[in-house]
Amino acid sequence: MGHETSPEYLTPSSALQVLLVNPPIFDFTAFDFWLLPYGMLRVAGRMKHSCRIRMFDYLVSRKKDAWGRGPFESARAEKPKALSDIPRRYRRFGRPRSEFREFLRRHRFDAALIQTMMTYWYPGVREVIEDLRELQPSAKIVIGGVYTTLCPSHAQSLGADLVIENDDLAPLWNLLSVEPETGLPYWPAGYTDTGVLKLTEGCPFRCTYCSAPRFWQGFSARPLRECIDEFAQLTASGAKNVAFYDDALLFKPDQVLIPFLKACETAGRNPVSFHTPNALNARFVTTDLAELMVRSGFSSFFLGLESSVPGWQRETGAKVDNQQFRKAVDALGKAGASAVVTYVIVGHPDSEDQEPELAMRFAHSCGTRILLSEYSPVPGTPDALKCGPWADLNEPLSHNKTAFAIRRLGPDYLNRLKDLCRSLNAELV
Ligand code: B12
Ligand code: SF4
Repeated sequence: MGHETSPEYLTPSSALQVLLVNPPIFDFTAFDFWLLPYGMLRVAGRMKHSCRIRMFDYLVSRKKDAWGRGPFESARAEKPKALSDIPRRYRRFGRPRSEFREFLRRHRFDAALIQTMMTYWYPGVREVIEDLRELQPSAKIVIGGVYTTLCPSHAQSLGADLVIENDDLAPLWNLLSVEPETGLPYWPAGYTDTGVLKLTEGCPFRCTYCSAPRFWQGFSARPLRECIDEFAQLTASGAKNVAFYDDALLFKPDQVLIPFLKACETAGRNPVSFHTPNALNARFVTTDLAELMVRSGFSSFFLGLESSVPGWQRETGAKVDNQQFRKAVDALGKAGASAVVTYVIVGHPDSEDQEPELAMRFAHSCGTRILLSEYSPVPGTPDALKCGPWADLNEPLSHNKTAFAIRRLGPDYLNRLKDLCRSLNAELV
């Protein structure tokens, strides 16, 4: 698959030359779990009519499984001081730096947009900015995404010309003198056979550990026509797997998911497998919805449980209770879903009350596989305020999920939980 792309949208040579960069990741672990720079691709879609766009994606997994996931190439990296106590190897994931530097020597750009994701992945963003400053000194550098929204002051320190917070893109259009259009995302030809879609923005719940309420005031559905057009764009470019990035995909199904799936069915556009890595809220899974989803090509179902302790569930936002969860799993089973996976948080600041082991046993008793989700503090959320003993919130490296879970639980207990997870999952095979 191509990862350094030729401009698909050619405009006169006087057009603005724009580079999109998906940076390398510095972390203890990283895996291509349908990881794509969807935010940046959407922004680029709104300017492609007046720019000449190229993309350099550091994160290309070469050996993908049938669902489009796979490992990234990686190399040992020096552990930063803020993580020196963590007994794990630190790595740099993504293509070698020399390839990007060579690429920058061959092309000239007026502007570079850089995708940011996890707050603690900022060293990769910093590396890209350093190379751009040295080899493209006149290019305007713009960073946007999750890290810049959650840690705007820290992001200012990396040396970009513009830091975009949330989806306020007006400063970007001003800086580049671009008149934005409402266009489909920029998916370069031959870039990937895995796509991403989002039918909604935000979530009606306000879970105390989650960033959704920080990003969006409430819940809204994107225009159905736009979503159908985006899906058609993905299938036309050969996407075989499509991951939903929605926070609340199943909310108001009569207005959002059901009309979307029915429209795809009617148009006969359904050669893809759908995936839900960002977790579905089990409370909204009914028998009818489960049947429609399975029939429409949903191949994996990731459900967010986090804890099975009723008090903890209530106090953190009451997104789902055990009865709703079990009912959802039963409905999915009856509908013929084979891959149902439950997320359980580990390393949460209130771990004693949350009791991860109980949650794992409950999810197992319902017949699902378990995926542990190591807690990462999200600045500005109620639970982040409890993280003081284990993280310096002003240093995003200490939001690292591996580091936080180890500091919170200790490596031995964390390993015991991981062993338990493996043995419970093995019983289901
Ligand atoms: C989808 C998603 C995922 C996907 C992958 C996404 C990816 N590409 O990496 C999956 C499900 C795999 C995933 C996994 C994880 N995730 Co996640 N994920 C998200 C989620 C829901 C959406 C991010 C996203 O891509 N949105 C899509 C775009 C379209 O939306 P947008 O960002 O709003 O875009 C607009 C603007 O922000 C702006 N914009 C966006 N990008 C850019 C770029 C530029 C250049 C510009 C100018 C503008 C711009 O314009 C856009 C259009 O209007 C966020 C929470 C959230 N609601 O944002 C959590 C979130 C980022 N994830 C989080 C975490 C912790 C994880 C995990 C570590 C969980 C775990 N314990 O295992 C894993 C890590 C995976 C790994 N490989 O290591 C945390 C991060 C916490 C932190 N401290 O940084 C978040 C915030 C969720 C939370 N806990 O509340 N995640
Ligand atoms: S229901 Fe899910 S997306 Fe919504 S606030 Fe809770 S954890 Fe976040």
